[in-house]
Formats: sequence, C-alpha cells, structure tokens
Amino acid sequence: MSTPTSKAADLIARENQYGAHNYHPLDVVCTKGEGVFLTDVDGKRYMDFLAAYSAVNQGHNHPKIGEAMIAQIKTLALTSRAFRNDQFPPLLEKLCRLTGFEKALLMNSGAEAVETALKAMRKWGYDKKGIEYGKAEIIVAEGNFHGRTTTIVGFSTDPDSTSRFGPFTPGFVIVPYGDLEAVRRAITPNTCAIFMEPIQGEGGVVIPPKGFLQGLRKLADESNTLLVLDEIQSGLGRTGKLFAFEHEGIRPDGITIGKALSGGYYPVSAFLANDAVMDVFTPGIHGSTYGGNPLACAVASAALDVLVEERLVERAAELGRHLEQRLRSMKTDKVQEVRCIGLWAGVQLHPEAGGARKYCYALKDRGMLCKDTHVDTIRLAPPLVITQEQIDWAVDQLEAVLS
Ligand code: IF1
Repeated sequence: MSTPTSKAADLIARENQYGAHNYHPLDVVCTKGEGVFLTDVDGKRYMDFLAAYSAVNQGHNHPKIGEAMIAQIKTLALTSRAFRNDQFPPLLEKLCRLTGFEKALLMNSGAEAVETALKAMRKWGYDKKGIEYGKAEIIVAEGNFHGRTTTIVGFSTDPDSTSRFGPFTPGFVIVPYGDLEAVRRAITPNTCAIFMEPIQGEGGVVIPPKGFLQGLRKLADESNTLLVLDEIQSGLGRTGKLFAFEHEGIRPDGITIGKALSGGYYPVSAFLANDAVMDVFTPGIHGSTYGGNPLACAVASAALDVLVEERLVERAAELGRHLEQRLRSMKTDKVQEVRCIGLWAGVQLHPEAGGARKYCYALKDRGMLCKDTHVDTIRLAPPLVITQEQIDWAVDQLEAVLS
C-alpha cells in the first residue's frame, strides 16, 4: 500500500487533529473531480468506482449541472418556505412527471427524506387506516441502511450504526430481507407500512429473490398497508431502470430519493407519494429551512435533465450487462459471489481471502477507488457516464489484485 506524500500527509494529519473520527477513509486526498475520474493533491488520477455512494451518477462536476448551479447562485439561493420562489414549482412538476407520483416533499439529506416518509406512514396509519394512536408499526428489513438519525439507526441491525445510541424509537418490526413469509407473519392490524430498499446497498448490493417486491405489493394490498421503498441509492438509473422497483413491474405507495438527485453538487432529497398519502401533511406540521430552496431546485432540475438527455439509465442497463459478464469471468479463486444489477455490483470474497479492504488498498495503488462493505464485499458503483473500455480496464485491475 502506498504511503501519502508530504502534502497529503499534512492534510491527513490536520483532518485527524481537528475532525471527529467518525470515518476511516482511504488515504487518498482528492482535489479535482471530472466524469469518472478523481485527482489527488499529488496529481495522481483515479477511476472512481464508488461515485460518492451513487450521488455522482452523472459523473463528477458535470458542467451542465454546475452551470445551472452557478447561474442560480447569482440570483436567489434561499427564501425559506415562508415565501414562494420560481424554481420550486417547475422542479416539483418535473419530479412528479418523471416518477409518476402526484406529490413531492423536498428535503435535504436522504435521512431527512426517510424521516419524512416515516412520519407520513405513521400519520396515514392513524388518520386513514384508523390504527390506535401510538401503536403504528412499520416493517423493516435486516441489513437495512436508511440513514444515521437516532430513529433510523434504532431499527438498524448493524452494530456499528446502532450500538450505544439508545434509547430508540419504538414501532419498528425487523424481518429477514427477502423473506415474504416473515413479512406476512409480521403484519398486524397496527401495521401502517412496509419500508425497505428494493436492493440493499450498504448490505453489499443484496438483490432480493425474484418476485419479492411483487410479493410485498400483494401483502400490502391485502392488509391495507403502505409499501414505501427507499430508492436513495438504488434509484435514478443505478440499476439500469430509473427506479429499482421497475424491475418487478410494481408501483410502491411512496419512495424516497436523494444522492444523484443533485448529481453530487448539493444535498437534495425528496419523499414522493400520491395525494392519498401526501395529504396527511397539512401546513406547519413538517418542513426544513433549506427544503426545496431555489438553489437546490435548480441543481436537481439540471441533474434530472442530464440523466434523461444523456440516457444514463439505458447506459447503466447496457453497460451493466457487460460489467456483470466481465466480473463473472474473472480468473480468481477468491470470489464467493458476484451480485450485479445495472452498474452496481457487490463482489463478495471468501473469508479466507482476508477481507475486502486490503484489495481496495491494492486497487487504489493501481488507480481505482472503491469501497469495502461488511468485511468481505467490494462494492462497485461507477458514475453512469463510464465507458465500456473504462469498465474493462477496471475489471482488469480487480482481476489482477484478486489473482
Ligand atoms: C454514510 C452507507 C451507502 C442510503 C439509503 C438513506 C441514506 C443512504 C439507501 C441516507 C445513505 C450513505 C450514507 C453515507 C455512506 C452511504 C452508505 F455506507 F452509509 F450505507 F450508500 F450504503 N437511504 N447512504 O444509502 O442518506 O442522509 O446520507 O444523505 O453515512 O457514511 P444521507
């Protein structure tokens, strides 16, 4: 593993001295982003196979999104929602037309969109389903990742996310991911919603059994329960569809989105649903200072345009098939399982391989950045603007370090 140069070492030391140690990042100190590439302070270029956890599906520093941001910065950045602005309505309309939902509620971080969705699910349960107040239950999945607030980590099954942050918010029922019978057994008259990722990202790109989402849809319909899906990481083209739920031809009652909604320029997230759910929100009961601000709307609008105009969803589908074929034909005895959908893959190694992190370090030395997860899995998620030649080069590096 290469050691940082003096410039990088100085910056790392200052980060360690003045920054909370809530991450253990790779020792690469980036100073420039462009498309699929990041450049470090010593001028070394890397191919980014994490894409800020799918926040830069459009590629780093996409000029069209940047230009839209700069233009808006020069006119109006923030009014708060106490007043109206000329960027918010067009973005709302664009989002609803693109997603097929009747309403959108704009927030900032993904966790805030998730918290918004949780509040909507519960209030729908009380106001519309008639659940006794205080007894609403939401069914969630083992291995979930929905953000880092205390309510959200309270229903995490990852000790790193949840330990020593209690006491937690009640009303969450955890079932094995992909297990429809377990979901069926967990449903009670107090269940207001089933809330899951259509594909689990942090879990290591865990793709549920075929028919799982269709089964959730059926169980939700049979029990007058909402089905809300967290598409913050799986959405906006990553899996080769605009949203991952489209792979099973179902419609959820609501989704959360974020990350690539702004192409990596600015925190923008949203909860989307039809009127029957969204009308639980009445004036003054929910909001956020920056939610739906003009700058966020201008950035998100351009980010969505890039997704559509550059056919990034179709690219992810087409190049994803190539990525999967290359990964599955790697000559290595270290790989236990390859999971791949669109341009999103988890390469799970045998425990005997010694953990994924050391291979991420070796890949960094070869000019490729990616992230390990859950000890044995290398997560691959390049910007959707990647080319087939770049995919081939990247898999060649991966095959070399795993040989
Ligand atoms: C970190 C993980 C990924 C998400 C889904 C909501 C959120 C996320 C499906 C919350 C955020 C980020 C958080 C970031 C690293 C990254 C992550 F490793 F933490 F789990 F992607 F897998 N729903 N995921 O993936 O969105 O509030 O962050 O905007 O916390 O280190 P956020």
